[in-house]
Amino acid sequence: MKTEHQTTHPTNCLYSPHNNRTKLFRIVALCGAALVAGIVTYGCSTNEKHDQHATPPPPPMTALPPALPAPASEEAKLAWFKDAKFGLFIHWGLYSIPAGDWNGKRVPGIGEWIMHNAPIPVTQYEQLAKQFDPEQFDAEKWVQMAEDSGMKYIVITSKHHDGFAMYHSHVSPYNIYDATPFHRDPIRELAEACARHHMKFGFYYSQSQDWHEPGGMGNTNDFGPDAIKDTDGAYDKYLREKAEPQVAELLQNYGPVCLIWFDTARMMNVNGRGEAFMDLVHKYQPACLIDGRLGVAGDYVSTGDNTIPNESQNGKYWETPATVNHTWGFRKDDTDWKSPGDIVFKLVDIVSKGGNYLLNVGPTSRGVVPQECQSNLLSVGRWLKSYGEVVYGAGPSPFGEEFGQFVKTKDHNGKEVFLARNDWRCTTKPGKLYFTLFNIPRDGMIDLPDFKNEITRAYIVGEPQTPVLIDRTNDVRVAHVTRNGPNAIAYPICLEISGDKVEK
Ligand code: H79
Repeated sequence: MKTEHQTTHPTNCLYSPHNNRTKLFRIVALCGAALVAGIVTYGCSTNEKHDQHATPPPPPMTALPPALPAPASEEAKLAWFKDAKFGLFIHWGLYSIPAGDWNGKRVPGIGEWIMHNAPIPVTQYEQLAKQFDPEQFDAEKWVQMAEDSGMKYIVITSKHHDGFAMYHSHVSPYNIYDATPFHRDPIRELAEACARHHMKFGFYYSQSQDWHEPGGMGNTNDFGPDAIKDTDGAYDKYLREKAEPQVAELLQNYGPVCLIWFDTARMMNVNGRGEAFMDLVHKYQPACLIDGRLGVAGDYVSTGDNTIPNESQNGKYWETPATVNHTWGFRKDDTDWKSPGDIVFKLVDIVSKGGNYLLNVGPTSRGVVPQECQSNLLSVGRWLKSYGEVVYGAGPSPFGEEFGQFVKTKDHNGKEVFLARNDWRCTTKPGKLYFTLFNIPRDGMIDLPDFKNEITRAYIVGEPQTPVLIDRTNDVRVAHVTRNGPNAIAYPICLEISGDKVEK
């Protein structure tokens, strides 16, 4: 029996939710695959060699821990997030195959938008699934990379705007397990690796845009104007039959979910659409955070993509999602990786303004994070290994003048331009001020901002035995450091002060 949904779908479209014929085929194929896997793994008593190019079997499934219990308060719910500061964002999907090119032409824009930007009709785009076989994917390596880079949580695209689920969904066969030769669930493998590493794990899920479904937002080429879908019931049908059940799957089958990262909310603020997602999260994973882009209030504020606020934010906690080059999904023409120094600056800058840094990588269609990008992240990780105390669990700057100031120059909106200063940033813990220095003058003299507390001790972070001389010139306290300190990236000093609160 055809569902209403299928009748509105293009007739030659391969995958649609709840397609019973596909389901039956899947079961048969699955049994076959299981039999073959059984033979390959256990059935061979001789040392016969099998096809050496065959995809290695997935690691055996291990049990995942249950969801975490409801925290006592909103503050308690956010506690891990506030301490973590630095997370790994992963954008991985079918778009990593064209990697920025379509029909031999370079398609400008962010890589994961290629279907929209080229544009590629849904019937062509979904064919990519047949080629998706990331044989080098190794969940353990990705989680190890995040850990070695000093990241404390991982958020991966479970479904981006293209509508393709990167996990084994039972809601729609348009997913990596059923529709590709890879026939594995990388999100499950990542969830297991994260559990082994005590790494927090969460999902990006594009709730509004879904370019594969007639009722999803954003695919006006194949499915007409969004405004019509919004009012004729198609959007609500998509939300009820795909988006909500998929989010429920992710919340039920992948162990503890630290956060859900919704994105590009469209028409979420009506008919209880946003609240329906919120209710699912609260029902299945009461400790799971909701980002700031669901369309109804989440647990923290998400800034614009690649946007770091000029100054500390009052009130809600926040996070900047950012690219490590200029795209989220892999593009073969973008190798302009941010340097380790730039990443450390941005991280300390963000922490000093009271936020988190969610830094993205886009793995290739073979399942690999480009080497140069990894190597930069690992340099950041080495810096954090020595100086992480200035970042993890640290509070924002009690000052503010170090961020820069608005100047008289006006931008095209008539707004005053903010002239940033990047010489130093300050982060805090009770009784301690950490000054991370990014620009040390030749004389090594750093003017401290004005505050009254006595400085009881000053030293290079991690080396309390190496004192930093503090004296006073013209009533300004000055720290004396050597240029090009122990680590060229950034030089953090710790000032222990009397009292927990900075007195100005
Ligand atoms: O997942 C990443 C992006 O794909 C997603 N948010 C981050 C985390 C995102 N969705 N929408 N946007 C970002 C804004 C997109 C704007 C643009 Fe375009 C897409 C500019 C160029 C391509 C749409 C199409 C607007 C102009 C052309």
